[in-house]
Amino acid sequence: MNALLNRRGVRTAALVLATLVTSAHVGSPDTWFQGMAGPYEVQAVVRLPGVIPGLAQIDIRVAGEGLYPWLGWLLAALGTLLFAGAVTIFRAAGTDALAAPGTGAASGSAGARYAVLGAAILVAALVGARGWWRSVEREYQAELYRPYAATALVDTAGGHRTLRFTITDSVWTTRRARNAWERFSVSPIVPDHGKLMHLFLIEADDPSSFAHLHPVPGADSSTFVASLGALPPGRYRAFADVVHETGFPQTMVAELSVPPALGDVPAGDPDDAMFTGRPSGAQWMLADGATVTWEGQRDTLEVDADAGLRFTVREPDGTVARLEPYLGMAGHAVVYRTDGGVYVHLHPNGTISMVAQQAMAQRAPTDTAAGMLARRLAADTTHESHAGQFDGVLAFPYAFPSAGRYRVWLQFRRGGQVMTALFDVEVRGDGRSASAS
Ligand SMILES: [Cu+2]
Repeated sequence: MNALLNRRGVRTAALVLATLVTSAHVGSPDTWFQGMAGPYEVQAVVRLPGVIPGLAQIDIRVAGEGLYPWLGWLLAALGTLLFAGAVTIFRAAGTDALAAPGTGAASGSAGARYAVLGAAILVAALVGARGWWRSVEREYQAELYRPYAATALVDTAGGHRTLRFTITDSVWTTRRARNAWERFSVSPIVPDHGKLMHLFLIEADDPSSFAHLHPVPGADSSTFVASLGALPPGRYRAFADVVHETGFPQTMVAELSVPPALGDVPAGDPDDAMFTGRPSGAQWMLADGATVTWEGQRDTLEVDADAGLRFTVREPDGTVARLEPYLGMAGHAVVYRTDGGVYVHLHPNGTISMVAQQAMAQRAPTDTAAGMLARRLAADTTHESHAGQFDGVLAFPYAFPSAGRYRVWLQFRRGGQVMTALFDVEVRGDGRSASAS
C-alpha cells in the first residue's frame, strides 16, 4: 500500500475522530469507530487517558486495497494536462494579450519566449514543492520511534562461548536525543526483576531452540555478556529487553550465528534457562510428569481480540501445582510470530515492566539528575520479596497484533528448576488490513 496515500487517509480519519471524541461516554471512555473516511474504510480506536491532560492512544486501521493502480496514472495524466495548459496561458500572454485591438496576433517568437519562461517558473515551483514535501517527510520520519541499533556475536576466546550483545546506537553512545522517544531513552538502564537485561535467543529458521539469558555489563556500558551454556548451534534472533530510568522499556533486536559448543561450559546466571523442543498441541508434558494445559480456545484466535492466554500447571495426579517465584513472578510468557515479526515478553500483569511501575511510584521531585532514581531502584529489593508460592493457574492479558503462526514459551519455577512449556497457535485476521497508529 502506498505510504503517502495511506497517510492522507489517516489524516482524513483523524478529522473524523476529532468530532467523535467530543461526544460523551459513561463508564466506557474508549471510542471505537468503523466506517468510511473519504474513500478509505477505517477502524479507529481512541483510548483516552484516565486524567486530562494525558496522552490518548489512537489506533487507526485502514482496510482494503487502499490504492487503485490506475489512480496514479490518471493523476499523472491530469497533471501533465494542467502543466501544458499553464504553458499555453504563458504563451498567449506573450502573443494574443499584447496584440492591439483589431489587429492580428503579435510575433510568434515573443510567445515562445514567454512559454519557455513560464515552463521554467512552473518547473522551479514543482521542484521546490517536492523538496518541501521531502523535508516534511524527513521530519516525520525523525519523530518515529525506532529501537536502538545493536549487534550480537559469540566470542570463543577463553575456550568457551560468550555472547556479546553491544548497543551501537549513537543515541546511547553519545547520549544525544533527537526526538521525544529518544529523550526517554538517554537515561540509565535500571534492573527489572533484578536484572539489567533480559535477553531471549530464538532459533531463526525453525524456532525450536530457545534461551532466556541475563547478560551483565562488560568492559563498557554498551556491551553485555552472557555464557551460552549448552545452547545448540545455529542462527538465532536476539531480543534484548531493557528498561530505562524514565520507565521507558525497549526491546533491541539483533541476529547472530552460534557456533558448536566447545568443551568447557561455564555456569551462567542461575536464572538463565535454555530449552529445545517442538510444540505438541494444547497440552505440554514436563520432564517430571507434571502437565501444562492451554485453557480456552486455541483454534479461533483473532487479531486484536482478547487472546485469553490462560494455562494450568498440574501435578502428575491432576491437582493444580504450586509454583515458586521465577524472577519475582509466578510465570513469564514469550509470544513470538514464527517469521520474527512479533515478539513480546508477558507477565501475569500484562506487557508493562515491573520496574517501570516501581519508577512511577518512587519518583521524587528531588530526582533532578540522571541516575538518582536509577540508584534507588537498583537498591530496591522488593522484587525478591515475593517469597511465597503461586498456584499453577497462569493468565496473561494480551491481544495478538497480527495474523500468523505463533509460538508461546511459558516459563515458571518448580522444585528449584526453571521449566519451559511450548505451545503453537494460528491467529486469524482479514489479511488485508494495515495498522497505522
Ligand atoms: Cu529474564
